[in-house]
Amino acid sequence: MLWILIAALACTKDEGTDTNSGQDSADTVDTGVLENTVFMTALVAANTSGDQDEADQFEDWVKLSNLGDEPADLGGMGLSDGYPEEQPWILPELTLAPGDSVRIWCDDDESDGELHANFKLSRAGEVLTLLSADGAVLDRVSWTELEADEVYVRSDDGWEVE
Ligand SMILES: [Ca+2]
Ligand SMILES: [Ca+2]
Repeated sequence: MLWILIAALACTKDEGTDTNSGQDSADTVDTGVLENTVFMTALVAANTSGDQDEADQFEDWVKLSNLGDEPADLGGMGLSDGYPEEQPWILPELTLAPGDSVRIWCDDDESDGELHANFKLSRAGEVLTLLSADGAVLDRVSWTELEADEVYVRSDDGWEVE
């Protein structure tokens, strides 16, 4: 009797494993959604003596990085400092190789170049959201207070002042 029970359990377990792996692959095919690999990885909300933009101005910035293994197309993605994120600034056509980053200046100086968003960051706290071309939230970061020239960076444990 015991052997029958063990055999039955083993059989059930095997079937369960097979069923699960089948569902997993089916889910992947069904959704057809490519996993996002582009994230915000650093920002400065009160730049007073750091890097300067093309107009020789100390400006706020956020760095976007492709943390995946494949090239990522950023064109059409949105960045917003509003919450909820209405009327995001739209990124220009741009492809990031795996491991590469791009700096977006947050200076409300769109005439300075195509990588200049139409908003600034607030050192007193803000919510910054990265959106896909169809408006889905890809990444979000918030802070409550940053000192002058502090670089807020993404780490394995969350965001922290560098
Ligand atoms: Ca500027
Ligand atoms: Ca702002």
